[in-house]
Amino acid sequence: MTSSDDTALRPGVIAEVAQSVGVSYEGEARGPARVALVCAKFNGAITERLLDGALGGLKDHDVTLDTVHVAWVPGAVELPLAASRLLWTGDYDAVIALGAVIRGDTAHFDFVAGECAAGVQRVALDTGVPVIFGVLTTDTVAQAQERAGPGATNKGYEAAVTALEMVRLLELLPTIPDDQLPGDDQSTDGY
Ligand code: INI
Repeated sequence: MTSSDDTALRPGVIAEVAQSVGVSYEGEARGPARVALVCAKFNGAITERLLDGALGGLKDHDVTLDTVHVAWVPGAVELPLAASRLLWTGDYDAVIALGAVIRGDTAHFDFVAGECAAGVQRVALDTGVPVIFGVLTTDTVAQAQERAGPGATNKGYEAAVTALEMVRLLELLPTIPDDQLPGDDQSTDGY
């Protein structure tokens, strides 16, 4: 979901800031990129439309669809594990997780939505590769349908644009030498 008109970043702010600070990093949402999508089958009439939106977003931003890989999982809870398996191969620049958790139909909404969101974020931080949260968490089916409609406001489309922007941003940001990655024994030398 993008910001509302009231809270959106003012046009020109990023260029202004770039002129007054030492370095400013911003990724442009453009392919090429090696992208995988993981898509939940639960509430599949909604997630199918999110997938359509995501593929449209990738195509509109110069990603050739025959380079895109898709993995289906039973439900939103399974999205993080599938994303993790894909990313540890080293074959992808980003994963987009697509799902729909609808409160009206889900007594344990908070657990399903919360575990999915926390898992997606954990995989991104553990792998250092963007895992984009294209999961709808809505009160009603109607709200989910609205956010999975045609065009650029489709949450899947937005997730695709976000994935590409993050891929390009991470190419610009400083890299961490292998021997200083968290968890490497040598990084604690001297402590
Ligand atoms: N999975 C969803 O993707 N959306 C839901 O709304 C949902 N509900 O309603 O429970 C849901 N449940 C299944 C869950 O994601 C797991 O597949 C299941 O718990 C097995 O781990």
